[in-house]
Amino acid sequence: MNLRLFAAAATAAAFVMANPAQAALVTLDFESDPSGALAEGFSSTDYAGLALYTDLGAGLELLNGIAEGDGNSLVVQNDTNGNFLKGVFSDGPHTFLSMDFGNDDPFFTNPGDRAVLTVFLGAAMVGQTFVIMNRNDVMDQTIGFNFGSFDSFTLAFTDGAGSVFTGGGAVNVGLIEVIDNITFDVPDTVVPEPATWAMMILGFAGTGALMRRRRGIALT
Ligand SMILES: [Ca+2]
Ligand SMILES: [Ca+2]
Ligand SMILES: [Ca+2]
Ligand SMILES: [Ca+2]
Repeated sequence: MNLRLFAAAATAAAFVMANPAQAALVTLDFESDPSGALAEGFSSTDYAGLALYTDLGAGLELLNGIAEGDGNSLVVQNDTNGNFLKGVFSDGPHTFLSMDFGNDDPFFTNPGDRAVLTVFLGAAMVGQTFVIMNRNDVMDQTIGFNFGSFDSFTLAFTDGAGSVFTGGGAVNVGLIEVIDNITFDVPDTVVPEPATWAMMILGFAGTGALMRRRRGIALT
């Protein structure tokens, strides 16, 4: 092994030590899906392992070009019930989840109203986080967390006490969730072990050295 190859291997080892195995993240932006009403259990063409539902069993839509969204965005109708989004993963547990939310409409909210993200493993609730809406009717806030293992989630707009809007008042009669850019870890991502990385780097470096020799280029 010449000095250059040794340096490459040492660099690879340092990289692996500084970056422990980390699952890749995927983001569903729904730009490849046709807009319009969606059936319960809808999956984006970008990712088959996540099925989307509403709590009330109707009202899921993909709307394009609304000011409260980002291109094609998920919408959970409507304004007069306590409906909210549910997501169910069929590809095993995940540990990270985030999404953007909009339609935090100042005319249909009170100060302190929240977006609430709850995660479940089977039937057990295993985590929850919330973000207080900035109430500008623009999709400019993100809610997310590194949870323990979970395989389903709900995202709901709620009042300041965390209760879903269920109707009956002049405000908070119900608020349509607009959601986009759902991001999560891909559990099946195969991250090479450090030893594999080192062998790959050595393999690439070796190929380079061979090609340089064949071309008669001197190694320095
Ligand atoms: Ca989008
Ligand atoms: Ca709602
Ligand atoms: Ca609005
Ligand atoms: Ca906002």
